[in-house]
Amino acid sequence: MTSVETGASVALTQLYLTMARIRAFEAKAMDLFAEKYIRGSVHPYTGEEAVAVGVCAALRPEDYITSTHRGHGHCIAKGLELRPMMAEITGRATGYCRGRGGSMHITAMRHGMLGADAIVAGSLAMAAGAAYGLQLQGKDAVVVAFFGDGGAQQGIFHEAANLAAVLDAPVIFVCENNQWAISTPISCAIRIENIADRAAGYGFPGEVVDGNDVLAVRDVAARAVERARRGEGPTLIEAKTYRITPHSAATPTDNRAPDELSYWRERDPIVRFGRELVEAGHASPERLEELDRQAGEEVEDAAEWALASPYPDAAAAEEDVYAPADWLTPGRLA
Ligand SMILES: Cc1ncc(C[n+]2csc(CCOP(=O)(O)OP(=O)(O)O)c2C)c(N)n1
Ligand SMILES: [Mg+2]
Repeated sequence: MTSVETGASVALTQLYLTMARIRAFEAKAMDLFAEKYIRGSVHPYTGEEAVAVGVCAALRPEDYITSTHRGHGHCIAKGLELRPMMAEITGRATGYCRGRGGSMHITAMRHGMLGADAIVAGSLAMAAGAAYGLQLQGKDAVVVAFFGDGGAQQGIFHEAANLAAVLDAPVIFVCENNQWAISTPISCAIRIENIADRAAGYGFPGEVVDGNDVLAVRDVAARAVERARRGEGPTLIEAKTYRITPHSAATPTDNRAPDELSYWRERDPIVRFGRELVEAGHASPERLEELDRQAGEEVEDAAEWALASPYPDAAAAEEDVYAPADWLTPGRLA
């Protein structure tokens, strides 16, 4: 089928391109880790791209997100640029946090990225607080808090969910249920089938969605975002998905069954969305190849730019550690 580049096609192929960017970024990050350009670790988002991209497609630039140790995909979906992201994870002065944050702590206020957090579920409390702050300021912006199935067992999830409920805070809790927390399968961690069911215990809606279907994720997120903007409070979205790479670069051992892995590889969200785009006449296979190539080139450019950037000056190590006395100046975070 030939493709027609209508407005709808362009918007849909953009979703594809963003997913392809995330996929290429993670592959490059893993290479850079192996080459010792990255210290600490890298937790690839590979296989889960449809969640971040679908959710962020329902957001406005002035909305906020919080993220986790597996956060590169959330950042890219929210519109952060690849060059300063790559610089941040390679510890360069040109990174979003001047090289102080690294892979697990990227923050970019100007893009509405409030911060990733290596403390599992830690950012849920930040998100609830930020959402309440927006409400107090009379804004109709919302906050999305991404977290994992493992994070759903942390006490702070329950505290943040309950507090957000009683405050009607405009927050959307997005649980990325990839069915594993490092080497712990979800069957050993939870006795209920759907984490989304827990929302009933706090008095707000919970929805399960196929996390490998970018348009289904976008639609469920759009409903939750509208509800939050209307002042009706939180929603818990559980996106069922799977990471098709090991837990992290520093934890390459993978105890998952090969059959399970191949089952999910066959349900790769990018391949699947590409197939749907072609079938619906929104893009040709050649156009998708072009987008894959573009994503790869952008990532290569970002890596080259990052590696040519200087490391932070050791003498400036204490800068940004202590807040200056005027840190509450109105408008400072604008
Ligand atoms: C409070 C806390 N406990 C333990 C860890 C170690 N840890 C890092 S990632 C992880 C698993 C998280 O699983 P999940 O929330 O499902 O996210 P996923 O890695 O699957 O994306 C654990 C236990 C941590 N970082 N923080
Ligand atoms: Mg998990």
